[in-house]
Amino acid sequence: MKTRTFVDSATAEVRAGRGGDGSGSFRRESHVPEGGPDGGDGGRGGNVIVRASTHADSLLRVFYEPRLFAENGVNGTGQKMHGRNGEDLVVDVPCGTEVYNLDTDAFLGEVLEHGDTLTIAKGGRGGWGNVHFKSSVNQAPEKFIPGDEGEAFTARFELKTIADAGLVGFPNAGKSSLLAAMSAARPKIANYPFTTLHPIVGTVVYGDYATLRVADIPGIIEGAADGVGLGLTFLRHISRSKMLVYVLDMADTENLPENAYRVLRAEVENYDPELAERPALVIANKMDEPAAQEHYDAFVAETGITPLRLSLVEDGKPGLDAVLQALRQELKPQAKGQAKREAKPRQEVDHTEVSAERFRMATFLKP
Ligand SMILES: Nc1nc2c(ncn2[C@@H]2O[C@H](COP(=O)(O)OP(=O)(O)OP(=O)(O)O)[C@@H](O)[C@H]2O)c(=O)[nH]1
Ligand SMILES: [Mg+2]
Repeated sequence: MKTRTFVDSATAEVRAGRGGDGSGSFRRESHVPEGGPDGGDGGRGGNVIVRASTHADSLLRVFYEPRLFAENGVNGTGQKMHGRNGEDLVVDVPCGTEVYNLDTDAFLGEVLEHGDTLTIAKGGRGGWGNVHFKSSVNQAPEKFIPGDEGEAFTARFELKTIADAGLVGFPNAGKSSLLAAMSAARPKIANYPFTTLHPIVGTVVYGDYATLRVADIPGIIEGAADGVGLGLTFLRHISRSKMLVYVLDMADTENLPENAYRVLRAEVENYDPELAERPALVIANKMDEPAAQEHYDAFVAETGITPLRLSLVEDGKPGLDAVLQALRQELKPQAKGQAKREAKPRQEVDHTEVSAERFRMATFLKP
C-alpha cells in the first residue's frame, strides 16, 4: 500500500468528555454520630479543541487517528471533594482547516492563523453532590446529580490552503518552476505531466519584506470537473486566493495556448463561478522555445489578452520581475490576513431550565 503523506479532508468521531457524577456521600466518623451529607461535585468533561498550526501541513494525523475523544471529568467524592476536570483534547491542524458537523451538516468554524483555536465539542458539566440538597426539612439528602454527557458527533475536516494567489495551468506548464523561482519553496519539477500531486505554498518575499503567499496545485486538464486527471478537488486549495495566475506553456504545439486558456477558465468556472470572477494574471511561459513567439502572437490576436512573457530556464529568468510586480500590484490594496467565516452561533443552553430538569432527574434517580 502506498503510504499517504498528504491528506486534505478527513472524517473523525468527536466526543467531548462526560461530566463526573456528583457524590451522595455522608460523613462517617466514629465521633460524629449524625454526620451530614458531604458528597462533592463531579468535574467538567474535557472539550475537543481544534488549533491551527504551521507545523501541521496536512490532515494526516486526523486521518490516521479518527477518534478524537477528550477525557471524562472525575466523579465527586466524600469530604466535599470536587472531582478533577477532564483534560481538553487539542488537535493540531493546518491553517485554513474548516470543521463541519456531519450529523447536522452545520459549519462549526475554521482556524486560519497559527495558534487560532476553535472548540468544536464542549465537555459535559459535572454533577452536583448531595451537599447542595441539604435543607431545613431534609438534613440527610441522598440525592445527587450525575454528570452531563459531552457533545459527540461525526466531524468532517476540510483543508482550504491559505494563499493570496493560486497558480492554475495544464500539467507541465511550469507552475512549480514558477513557484520555485519566486519563493524558497522547493516543489518537484520534472518534464512529465502530474509531477505535482498535492498543493504546495510558497512565500514570496519582496525587497521591503512585504510577503505574499502563492499556492501551486496539480495540473488541470479538460474534463477535470468530471474527475479526469487529478480532478478539480485541488481547486479547493486556491478557492481562498484573491487572485488566480494562469500559467500557459507557449511552446506547446499540441494543445495551443488559447485552447489551454479556454479549457482552464471553463474548468474553474465549472468548479465555482465566483472563483472565475476573481482578478487574474495570464502568464506566457517558455518564451525561450522556438514555437513560442508565433503562438504568443496568435493568442493575443484571438483573445485580446496580452500575457506576461516569461522564461524560467534562461539566465536571469526574463519576465520574472514583471510577474512579481504585477502580483504585488494586484494584491497590495487588500488588507493582510483572511476574512474569517463565522459559524452560526450555537444554541446556548438555558441553565435555569436545565437545572430544573436535572433536579427532577436527580429526584427521580434517588426518590
Ligand atoms: N523551455 C522551458 N522549459 C521550462 C520553463 N519553465 C519550466 N520548464 C520546464 O517544464 C517542465 C515542467 O515544469 P514544472 O514546473 O514541473 O511544471 P508544472 O506545471 O508544475 O507541472 P505539473 O506539476 O505536472 O502540473 C520542466 O521540465 C521544466 O524544467 C521555461 O520557461 N522554458
Ligand atoms: Mg508542478
